[in-house]
Amino acid sequence: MYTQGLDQKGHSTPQSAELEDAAQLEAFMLRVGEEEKIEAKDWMPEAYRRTLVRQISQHAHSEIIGMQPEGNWLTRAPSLKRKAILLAKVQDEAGHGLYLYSAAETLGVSRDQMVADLLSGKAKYSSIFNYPTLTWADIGTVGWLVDGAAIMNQIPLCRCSYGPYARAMVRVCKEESFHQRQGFEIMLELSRGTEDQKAMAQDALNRWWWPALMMFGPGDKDSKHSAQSMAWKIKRFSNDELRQKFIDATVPQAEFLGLRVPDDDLKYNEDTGHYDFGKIDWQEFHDVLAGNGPCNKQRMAKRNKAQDDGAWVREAARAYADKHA
Ligand code: BYC
Repeated sequence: MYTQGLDQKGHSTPQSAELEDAAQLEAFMLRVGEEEKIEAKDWMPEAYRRTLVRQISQHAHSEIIGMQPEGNWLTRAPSLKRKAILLAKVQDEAGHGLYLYSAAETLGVSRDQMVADLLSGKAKYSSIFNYPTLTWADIGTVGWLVDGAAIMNQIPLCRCSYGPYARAMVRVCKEESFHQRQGFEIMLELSRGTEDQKAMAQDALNRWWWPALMMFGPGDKDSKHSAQSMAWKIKRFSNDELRQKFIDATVPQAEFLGLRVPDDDLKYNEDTGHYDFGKIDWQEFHDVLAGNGPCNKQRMAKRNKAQDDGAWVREAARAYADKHA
């Protein structure tokens, strides 16, 4: 933690270090409680820093790996207009990855290290990107559901206690909102099209619905990080709260499209004002996280190949920088 290492005073004894840490921790929690932003050079507990590095880098990796399932349709988009829109969206995802790697770097971890952790399989990325995009309707569904779930999760992150992450999320969310709208618009066109197009839209919804619900992470009782992350105001809502908000917002959209959500237990509950829904297959979620989803190996192989193919660019950039140093 380079920046903080520089800022901290030397500790003479372990006891005085402990006392100083307790005072610093109290001041830190006070600032968090008062909704003050924590900035890169401010004192922060080591566990807070590690949690942010884990979450922000996982988020950045998700953006970069997420380019693959969408990029799969760049050469096959049904019209020039659709191709231009999809190209812009995929480029936005690369931009999100870059803002997020930069935000994580302010915590003293290098981008090279984060990328190395992704490529070695040590760091996670979102489970959702281990599913294949089989038809054009999948591109609509990814925008509608995957970006929709991402927005639900990320709007509260604009109020995250760590300033650089919160500020990066403001821009990311603006762009994700456009992505969600373009996905919904593809679904609208397909669901109002021919019988084959409607069937294609329904098939995509059938395959993506449950994985989209898994994006919010394990249920609250199994979420090991939620309580602490909420106390630090990194997260503002629990995984289950966000999942419920997403379902409540999305089911009426499916109804508007004339599509059926693939859940026999889905039912509006008049008493709670929320939709009740069926059981999530957590075994599938854990299998995907363990590297055994439909596309994990393909995604990692492609990312590793892209890194190897780009080695000469990094080498040339380094040589250029050395020459001008
Ligand atoms: N996939 O205690 P928990 C996007 C891990 S897509 C993989 O609840 P936490 C985009 C979790 O990391 C979305 N891993 O943890 C959209 C933890 O693992 P470790 C990317 C998952 O951190 C369209 C363990 O399970 N967004 O942006 O409180 C196009 C226990 O979980 C998942 C973000 O990353 C999952 N779905 O909550 C392109 C948003 N769920 O490290 C791109 C920021 C859980 O302890 N991240 N895990 O072994 C977050 O909000 C939170 O990190 C999570 C998990 C909601 C993901």
